[in-house]
Amino acid sequence: MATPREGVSDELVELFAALDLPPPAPPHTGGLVSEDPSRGVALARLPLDTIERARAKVTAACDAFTRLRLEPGPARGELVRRMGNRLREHKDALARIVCAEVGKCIEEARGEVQEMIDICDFAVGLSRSLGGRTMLSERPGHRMFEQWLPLGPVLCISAFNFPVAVWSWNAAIALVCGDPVVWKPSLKAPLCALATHQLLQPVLADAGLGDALQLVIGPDDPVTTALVDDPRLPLVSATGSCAMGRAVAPRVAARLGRSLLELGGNNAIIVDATADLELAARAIVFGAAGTAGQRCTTTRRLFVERTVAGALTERLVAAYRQLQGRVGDPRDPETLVGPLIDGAACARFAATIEEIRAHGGELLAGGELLDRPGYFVQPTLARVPDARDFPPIDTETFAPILYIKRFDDGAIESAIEWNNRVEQGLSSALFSDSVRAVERFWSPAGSDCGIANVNLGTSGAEIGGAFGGEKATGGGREAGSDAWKAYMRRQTCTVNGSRALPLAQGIRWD
Ligand code: UN1
Repeated sequence: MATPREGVSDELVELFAALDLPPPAPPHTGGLVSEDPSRGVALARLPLDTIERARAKVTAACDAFTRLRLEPGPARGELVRRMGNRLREHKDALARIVCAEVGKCIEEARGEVQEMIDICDFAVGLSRSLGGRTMLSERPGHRMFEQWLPLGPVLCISAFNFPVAVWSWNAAIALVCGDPVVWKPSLKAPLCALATHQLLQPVLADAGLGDALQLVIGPDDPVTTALVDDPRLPLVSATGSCAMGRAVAPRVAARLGRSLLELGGNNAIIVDATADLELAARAIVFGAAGTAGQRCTTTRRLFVERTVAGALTERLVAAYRQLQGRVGDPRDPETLVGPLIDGAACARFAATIEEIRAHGGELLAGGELLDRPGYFVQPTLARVPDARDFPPIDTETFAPILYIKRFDDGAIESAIEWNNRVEQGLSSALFSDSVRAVERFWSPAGSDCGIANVNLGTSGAEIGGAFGGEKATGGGREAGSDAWKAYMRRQTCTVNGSRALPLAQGIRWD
């Protein structure tokens, strides 16, 4: 791979200029190479933070915390409102950087920036509405209530596939809660992080709170590890693979810190005989092949009731045939499927295809790597043998591979059992017009996932709901609903307005 001569490609100079930003200054030697996965060429060479520099940034965030926590909530909301406005102004330019660095199709990249704008709006609303409960005290003349207070600087570890939106879920909520944010982005998406940081940090700097947003671009060992172990960061919010979560969570637990994990998913759609197959097919194709299968919410498994399996499979095969012609340059608005992130992802795709064949799976569409620069693969449909164990279906391969398996007529419970048999528990969906099937899917014996949709796909959640999942997905909830509670500390307060001192539980101790 050729590294641009001065360390920064012409395209990147142009992309940063569209954001009114100078291009990042490359290091004199070495550094991190950011690559365009759709062309297999370097976009830039970037300096890496040392462990000392990372610790100094945490110190600066701690200092900002002493001021941010005393700002009134609605004033913190005002800062986030300005961040949202800045994103509105620069939506297209930031989307183009996401498109260039992680290969996300431009339409989806715009959607990603829109998700940032949406969470800012949501957080602004929260800044005037979050609050605690009051409880009835058993002691005469006493009042009991709880209040929520800022927690401290939050470490946000983000993944390449949503290189900016997932940070914003954390940052917008953390800031209105009064917490600075130290961002450790994926080393596969450093430019997205740098551009976002440079775009939004001045909003806080104008208010004298510039240190409340910190960006640390550094290697896992020793920089990320040092941050994860740092007791000055009371919350570690980490998005990425289950393997990453298994490395991070025990370290945070060892220092009795709090972690909020949003890890892998092996998400399924169930289609029963009453379903609208046209609707289901559209949702399945977007869920399985959108973002080149690189969402944590990507649809990876499809369980179809036997009577409609033939008809649905036919529709999917036809759709996948058309889709093969829409794989390509993510900058082209006609493209629906961009590249995988790197060569290692292609190798995992190829290994999974081999495994599918070895276990008797039937490839109905796709299955090939594309012979062109960049990291392209074909969206793939694989039919799973009925009667046999099929190990590949239990594994999350971060690529556009969809497994189809039939369940016996009337046996929705076996489809739900299959939905639940994988180690992750992120997203799930049922297509059905039967109220009984829907109630079954949502019952305590139904889907065990954090997200359970009916008549829509597994991916593409709005920010208003709490986002996350159970089991090996990590149990965290981010973005909407009451996810803000993870970013604050709860204090239970009781005040005695009487002149007596009655004890709880009726204890007399005179
Ligand atoms: C992720 O892939 O980590 O629901 C997040 C979705 C997006 C977020 C995905 N709103 O697909």
